[in-house]
Amino acid sequence: MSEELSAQLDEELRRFRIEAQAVQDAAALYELQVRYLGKKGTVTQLRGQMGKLAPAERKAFGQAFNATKEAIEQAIEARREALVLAAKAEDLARREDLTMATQAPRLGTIHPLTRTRRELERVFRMLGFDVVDGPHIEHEQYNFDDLNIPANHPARDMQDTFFVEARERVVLRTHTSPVQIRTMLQRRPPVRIVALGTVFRRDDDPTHSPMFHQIEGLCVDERVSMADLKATLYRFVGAFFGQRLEVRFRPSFFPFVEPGAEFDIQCPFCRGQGCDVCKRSGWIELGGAGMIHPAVFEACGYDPEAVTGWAFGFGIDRMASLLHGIRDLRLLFDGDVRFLEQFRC
Ligand code: FA5
Repeated sequence: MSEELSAQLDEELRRFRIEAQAVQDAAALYELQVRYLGKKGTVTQLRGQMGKLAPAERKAFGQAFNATKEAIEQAIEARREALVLAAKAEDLARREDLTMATQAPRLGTIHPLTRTRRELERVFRMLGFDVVDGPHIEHEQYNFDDLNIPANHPARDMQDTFFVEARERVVLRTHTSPVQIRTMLQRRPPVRIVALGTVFRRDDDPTHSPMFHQIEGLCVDERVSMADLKATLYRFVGAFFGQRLEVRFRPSFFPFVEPGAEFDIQCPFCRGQGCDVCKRSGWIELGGAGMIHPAVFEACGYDPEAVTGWAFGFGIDRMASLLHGIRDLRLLFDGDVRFLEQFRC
């Protein structure tokens, strides 16, 4: 009986060694260990037979069992080490081609409008103006009424408006001029500010977008005149376009200024000779300007007898397209990377 069991132990050990050689990873090795030495393992079960042996045979069998178990444990350890070494060797033998070209990251560019806006802010700060901000969603009161454009006034037709809430009289601002009102309600003269931002109108063609950008300028002080306005804009144009260009006013009507004017600059491309960009006129219109109307001062609590002031409002998108030769304004808002990538610094 004892010899038979000892032979079975030897056979288990022999089978184990063969199977262990075939194992290729730690998980399979663990599985094998459980199959032989686990609670219900084939070797463990042989120990259960000990009770059937004559007492005199038990000691010898016990020693044979322990020797087999130890041999299996050593074989497991040896195989584990061999697997670790093999994995290391495989790792070291791996060859990476470090010269292979990677895909270069695509660098973003500053949007031409952002660049134009920053340049405008820089120039006006240099000329002594504060840069202020106003909301896109505006009260009709500030967008129209306080700018001397009462309800039913025909001037409202010039700015086809998006109404947000008819009952509350809230609109998407149609121009940056309401920032004039907000500023005068908050500050006492002297005031010198520019406000740059997005405005909205129901327009849509190659030179008119439903969403566009304006820069508003406002200067209020004692004895401020139209001559100051012209001088300031002349300095601005020189600094912004980087060349001395003629400027001119043409009489025009905006209810919140009197007198009112359109402000033109000499075409920077042909210097007044006439070209495609200026439609052969030699001049390019930047926007409206004029002396603040007394009704606007009164709406803001300023004394029109004590102070005078001027304001202007220009399209930033027009200026950006002039600088970069962009013919269709809407390209600025399409977000087409092929278009935007052309405007690298
Ligand atoms: C105004 O918006 C007045 N608030 C300007 C002003 C301010 C006058 C202060 C007097 C004193 P106007 O509607 O003309 O004016 O617009 C000014 C400029 O905005 C235009 O000359 C043009 O450059 C630009 N603009 C107007 N509509 C659009 C549009 N749909 N898309 C792109 N640019 C536009």
